[in-house]
Order: sequence, then C-alpha cells, then structure tokens
Amino acid sequence: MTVIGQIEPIQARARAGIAAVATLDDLRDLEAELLGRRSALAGLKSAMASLSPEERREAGQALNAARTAIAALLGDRRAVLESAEMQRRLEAERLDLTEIPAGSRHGRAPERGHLHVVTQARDHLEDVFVGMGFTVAEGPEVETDWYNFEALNIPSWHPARGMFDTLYVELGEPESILLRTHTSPVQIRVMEGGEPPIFSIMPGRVYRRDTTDASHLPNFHQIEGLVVDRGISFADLAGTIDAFTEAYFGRGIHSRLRPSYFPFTEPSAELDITCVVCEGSGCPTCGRTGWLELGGCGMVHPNVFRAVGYDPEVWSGFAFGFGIDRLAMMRHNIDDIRELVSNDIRFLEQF
Ligand code: FA5
Repeated sequence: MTVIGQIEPIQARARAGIAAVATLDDLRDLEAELLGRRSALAGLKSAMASLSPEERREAGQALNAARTAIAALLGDRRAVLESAEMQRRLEAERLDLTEIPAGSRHGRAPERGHLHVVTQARDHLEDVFVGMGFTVAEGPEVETDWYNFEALNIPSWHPARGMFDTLYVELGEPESILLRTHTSPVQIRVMEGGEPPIFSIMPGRVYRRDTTDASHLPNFHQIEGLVVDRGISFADLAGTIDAFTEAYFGRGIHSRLRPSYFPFTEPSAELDITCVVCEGSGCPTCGRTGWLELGGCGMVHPNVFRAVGYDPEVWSGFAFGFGIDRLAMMRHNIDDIRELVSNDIRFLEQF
C-alpha cells in the first residue's frame, strides 16, 4: 500500500483509541503511542525516503495533516477528561454548609477555629523566653532605611545589603521607606526607648523579595532577641540558645553554632538544628544538608551601640534572630513551608 493509503487506517484507529480513553494518564500514554518517535506515523515518515520528490511532497503534506488532526482530537479529549476530573474533585471536596444532622433540632454547633500553627509557635516561643526573664517588644512592619539598615551598621554602600532582597514602599525619598527585612530594627527601637539592662524578645512579620520554595516565603516571621548589660559574653549567648533549644524542642535535639557574618554583630554565628524531616540524612526541605538554618546571632557590634548613644566601653550584649515559621516546621515535622500559607483546612486542623 502507498504511504498515503496507509494514513487513513492509522487515523481511524487513532480516532477510536482517543474516544475510548477514560483517564488522563491513559491519554498521555496514547499520545506517545500516536505521535511519539515510535508511532506508526513516524514509521511512515521514514518510509518516505524512498519516494520520488513529487510523491514525497504530497505524502509529507498528508502526514502533517494527519498529525494535526490527531493532535486536535487528543486536545479535545484532554479538555473533556480534565473537566470531568475537576467535577469529580469538586464533588469529593464539597463542603455542605447547610447540612443538619438527622434527629437534631438545633443543627450542629459550629466548629470553633483555632490559632494558626505559626501564631501558636510565636506564643510558645514568647512563653519560653518570658519564663527565662525576657520581656516582649514590637515594632512597625513599615520601617525607615535608618532602622532597618543604617543603625545596624549597614550603610548604603555596604555589600551586606545584598543579603536582604528588600521591598520598598513608594513614599518620601526613593528607597527610604521599606517593608522590614528582619526584626533587627526593633533592637534599635528598644535601645532608644530605655537604658540597659535589656532582656527583650521581639517577634513579628518580615518581608523579603525571596523566591518561594520548600523553605522560603516572601513574607515570614522572625523572633529577635536582645540582651544588653555589663559584662555580657559569648558564653551567655551560647548558654541562652542552648537553654532555649531544649525548652522549645525538648531533650535530644541537636543544634550547632556555625561561624557566620552579620554587620550588626561581631563575632557572628548561625544556629542550625538537625533537620527533623530527614533526621539529618538530607532532603529537599534542608537543601540536602541534613541541617536546617534557624537563625543568626552574635555579640552586638560597637557601631550599633554608638548609633543609639550607648557607650560600647560600658555595655556589651548579644542578639539573635530566628525564623518562627522554620521553628514551627521543625516542631511539627512539616516538610514544606508553603503548606503554612496554603489555607487548606485539612492541613491547618492538624495543629
Ligand atoms: C537575619 O535576618 C538577621 N537579622 C538575624 C540576626 C539577628 C543575626 C540578630 C544576628 C543578630 P537571616 O537573613 O539569616 O538573618 O534570617 C534569619 C532566619 O530567618 C533564617 O535563619 C531563617 O530561619 C529565616 N528566614 C530567612 N529567610 C526566610 C524566608 N524567605 N522564608 C522563611 N524563613 C526565612
């Protein structure tokens, strides 16, 4: 049979096959079978090599037309199956807000909601630190460049600005008002508001132009800690973090302090905790390192004290800033931070 003669039976078989397919998975397989490299149409294309130029052009056009027709049929069938699938899911996930249980005169008492898992984590963290003698302070989410950067020893030319992908508010001088990229500006506000000794924590919402993935959101929460007094040392910092880790996670959880850099602390360190999702073996949540970074810490830089008029020869202190969403993930073994903002009641009900 000629190449052209073979096209119509192939098309007829394709039509029947497509009409009979009942699931999207089967349709995907059939598509490969009909249009893939091993398909009957592809076989015919190879057979064209032996034709005369005139016949080849004619057969080529017929083959293309057949391909286009089959692709269109596949597309139509996919639309039908997708809409059936959506209908099925809507039915399965339907919430009947009018349902009244049989035999009840008053209907069902409305179910009470509860605090979001991140709010619960924030409350728990506050309880742990208040138990250790800290007070709680808050600051604005829309900040000035001075509080978010300058006073924290990050002048405009400082390369460390690159650590924080900042969202600016169109107000006043360009790039002078911003959505705070961390809770550290509240340190400045607390120090401006009083004299040491200071034992404060500052929880709140922060914003960054970060790309969303399993452990990053553009809008997340941090808890800042600040201790300023006479004779505060790195040992006090390490001891406080140790006491906190045990109080929050319980005994047996491993944490490590890794040398790091922040312009507002010197020396600086990063606090990591064993990834509870993979228990240290490496997974997408921890970027396959086995550790999840919870936050940074260090001894308050003398320039930060100078910015608020404290004498660095008299006072010393430490600060830390942890991601609350990450802490909640670790406590509850949540492997994807995006779940926290998915608003799926079936997820939220678990906590
Ligand atoms: C800071 O923001 C410093 N201000 C922390 C600090 C305070 C250091 C005081 C020293 C003294 P960093 O950019 O590493 O540091 O963020 C701190 C923590 O916030 C991270 O360890 C992580 O737990 C969390 N975090 C950062 N980016 C995101 C994000 N996009 N989504 C969720 N959590 C995040």
